[in-house]
Amino acid sequence: MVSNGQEPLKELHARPFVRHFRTLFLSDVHLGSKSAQADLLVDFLKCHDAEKIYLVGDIVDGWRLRRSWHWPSAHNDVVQRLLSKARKGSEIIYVPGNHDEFMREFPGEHFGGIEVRLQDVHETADGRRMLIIHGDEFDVVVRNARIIAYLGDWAYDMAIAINHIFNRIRTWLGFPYWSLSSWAKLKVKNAVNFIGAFEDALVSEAKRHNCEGVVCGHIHHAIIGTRGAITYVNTGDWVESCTAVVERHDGTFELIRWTVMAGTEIGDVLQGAQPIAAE
Ligand SMILES: [Mn+2]
Repeated sequence: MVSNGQEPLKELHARPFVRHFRTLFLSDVHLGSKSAQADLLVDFLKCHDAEKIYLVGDIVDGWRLRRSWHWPSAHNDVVQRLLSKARKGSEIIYVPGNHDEFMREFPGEHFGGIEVRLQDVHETADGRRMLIIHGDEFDVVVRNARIIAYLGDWAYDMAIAINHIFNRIRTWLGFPYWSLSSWAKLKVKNAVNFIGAFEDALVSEAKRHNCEGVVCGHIHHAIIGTRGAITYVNTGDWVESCTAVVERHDGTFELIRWTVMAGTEIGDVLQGAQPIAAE
């Protein structure tokens, strides 16, 4: 069948085109909820590899699972893919969010080679210190951004403490987590202000940690940007936008959208790998 010394086409298709990166950042997968785009994420993970992988929160949706158990095989496949990457040598760090808050009880623990950290500082290849944090810690700060700016630093610290206590009490009473992003979506007019206030809060937090940047999730709004000297990276989500952020070997970031399966007519691997934003 092969006469020109080239590999048969079928085999080429069977072996996915894999891009290698220094670091891969994923968040807001919401496994356990019907809206999680697990098939696309499995496909993405087949085509992307990294030395280090950060799971930046809301990977599993504990709130949904508590209400009704929804765990199709594609959701298992995501977990298996990640565990297999850990076995093959990727360092995987799980920074929990509000929907997988149960993981916050296990800082420093390892699960199948995946380490839990409440937050982390990652150094890029070009020497930038990036704070890695989900971002829900700042919900109250964002909601009351104007008042807090007026009242100053102590109000900021207080708001973060209140945010924690407020959600602890809600958990204890069996209420779901109060969702800042859905609250903001209801108030469409304020959505832009809300995103800006969230970015401001995360950028200040990066400065407080003497970092040159921050990588977060939570608001399902993927972007790579700068605020003054601070790099702001939001990984987006795998519910609607199907986005991930990667750090290339030179330390620059790239935002990838993966909304079509590789190998399909429109979802050609190379097309799927086109970055939608980069530094
Ligand atoms: Mn969240």
